[in-house]
Amino acid sequence: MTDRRKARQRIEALRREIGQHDYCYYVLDDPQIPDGEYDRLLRELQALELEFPDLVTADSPTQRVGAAPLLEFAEVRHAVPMLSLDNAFNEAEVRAFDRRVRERLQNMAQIEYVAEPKLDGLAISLLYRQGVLVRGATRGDGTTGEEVTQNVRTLPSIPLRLLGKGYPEILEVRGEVFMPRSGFAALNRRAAQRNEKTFANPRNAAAGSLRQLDPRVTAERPLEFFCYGTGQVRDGELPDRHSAILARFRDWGLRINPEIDSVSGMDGCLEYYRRITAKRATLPYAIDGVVYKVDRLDLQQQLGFVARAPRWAIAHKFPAEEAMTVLKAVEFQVGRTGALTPVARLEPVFVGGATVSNATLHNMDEVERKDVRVGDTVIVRRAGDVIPEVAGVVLAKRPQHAARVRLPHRCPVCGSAVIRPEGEAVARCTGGLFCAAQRKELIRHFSSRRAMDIEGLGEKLVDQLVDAGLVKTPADIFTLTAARLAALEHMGEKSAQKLVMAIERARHTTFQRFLYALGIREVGEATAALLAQYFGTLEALLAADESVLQQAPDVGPVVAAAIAAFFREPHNREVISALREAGVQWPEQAPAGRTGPGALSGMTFVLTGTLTVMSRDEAKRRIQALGGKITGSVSKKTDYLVVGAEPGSKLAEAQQQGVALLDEQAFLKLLQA
Ligand code: I6G
Repeated sequence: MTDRRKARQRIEALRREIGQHDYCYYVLDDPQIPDGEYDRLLRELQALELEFPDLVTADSPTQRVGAAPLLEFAEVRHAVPMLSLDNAFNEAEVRAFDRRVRERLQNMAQIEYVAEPKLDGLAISLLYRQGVLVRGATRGDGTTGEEVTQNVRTLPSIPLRLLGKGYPEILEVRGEVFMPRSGFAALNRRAAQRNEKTFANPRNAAAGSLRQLDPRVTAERPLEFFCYGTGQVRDGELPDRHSAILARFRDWGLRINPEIDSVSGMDGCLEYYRRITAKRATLPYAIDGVVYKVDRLDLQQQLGFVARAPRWAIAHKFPAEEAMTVLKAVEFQVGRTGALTPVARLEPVFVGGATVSNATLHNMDEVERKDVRVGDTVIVRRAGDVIPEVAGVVLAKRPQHAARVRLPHRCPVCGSAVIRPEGEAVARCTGGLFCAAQRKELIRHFSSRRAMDIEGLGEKLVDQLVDAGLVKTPADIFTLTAARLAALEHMGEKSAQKLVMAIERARHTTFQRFLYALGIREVGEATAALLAQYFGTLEALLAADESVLQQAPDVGPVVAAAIAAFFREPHNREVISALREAGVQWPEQAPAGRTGPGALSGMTFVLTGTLTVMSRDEAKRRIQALGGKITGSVSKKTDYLVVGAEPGSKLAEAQQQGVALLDEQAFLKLLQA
């Protein structure tokens, strides 16, 4: 036998042996050899692979770390959305869940559930093709996550290759990456010694560690993994019960939480909850509740989903933890949409596993309802990964000079006027086009495809431009030069040229797009179109007060107040002037007043689902009568998708392409306007 053949055989034997020991150690929690012996096997494999580099494969246990750092994470679209779970915060809510489940299943007497601890980590998808790990991804928004393959490969409890046989060709495994308490404490201790930032809790530590561009950093973090479900499955069969799937996963070398149990009915669930509650403090990882899932997959399928959560599962959360501390000050944070949130600055206090020095007061209604004053002793509540909140005041401890909290008249970030519309809890900064807190969000919206349509000015670039101080308001976009853009990191000369051309094209727009692009609250695409039609020119719109605005179709008092407040703010008017001076222009049109024939001219509609008030033919006829166009499929040119009952696949296509949706009500309004 040649040396090479011998080496190949030995390499394969070593990989099998190491895989088996990983399985015993991580999955069965029953190591068969001392650590030193395991290291010896790994070193022997490394030495052979060094001698025969062409025999190295990606699923070799030597290949966990070593990939080069990334510049950014790629996006991953989940073939099956990664949903979240509905929460129940007490026994009554869990009983109501079980009742709903049984009612939907023809009043089935007792449901078999699988109960599992809910770890305080982050959800991960692992894709195995022919048993080899080919992709790891975060949940992201449930539809699109980040590709973190290089990082998940560094977790020793995630197999690079499945053991045994019988797994589907494509198997997506989902579960939780988490940091055990001991690892978390050690990591924070080391960070503190080096004067580095510490993590507030194990969840943040796990998320921060997995979202590292350099996999060598992830590899040094004590991360672990338990799987709890499946995503896409192709070319292969899985058992017909959740419990049996988990058992199969375990046979294939995937790690399952040993606390998982099958239980019967509500009594079984609640008994499990009590059992885990009693054990919680001794578990080696943080949990924030338990999850109950209907075991039979055929029943899961019958139950289906509502919004973004399955009807067949619920998270039974532990009660929030509370502590007392002193409120030192209240500051106002301005969010990306201009909402002002009162934030309590607290004497630091340990609650729910983390030190808390800031907590939300939600809004001024809440501040007033709870009568929170600076100097008060307050109760801080923290539940799992939710932002801590001030739950109430200990009135008996109120000092004499406790000061009332006042909403500022001016935005603490940009100095624009703050308004709190009648009857609304949320106060807002009116400096939309100018306020630094709203800058990134606004510029993203301004340049988006359905607004000014500046191709190439994506999310990351907006971040870069704003962070570098090159773009403060949308008007600054039109001052960018290819040379200035090319000086940015990750921006080549060609891309810079292309972007400058896209900006040039965007100078020629329509009044309706421009209005929509301004990001005025309450002014979506449909309202922008109606305003453009009605007023015809920007000057006429700027001159309109609230009562004139309300004469426009579809503009009620709330919308009129939002538009008036926006244009009243001098900062916004300055930015609009700067945009006009920069050459942003559109074909002038005569004000239509009340719309008539031609009101929908230039607009393209697609219909999906069943309309209840009129037939499809009637809808088509009316759109065409107003000058609009109907097409059969969603494309870049579609302005609106009209969505009736039980819509088809066009809905998903439209959502994917960012096409504006009109439900039947909104569609009728548009026709009537
Ligand atoms: O976020 C989750 C945590 C734990 C889950 C979950 C889970 O099971 C133990 N299960 C499902 C089905 C989902 N999220 C969507």
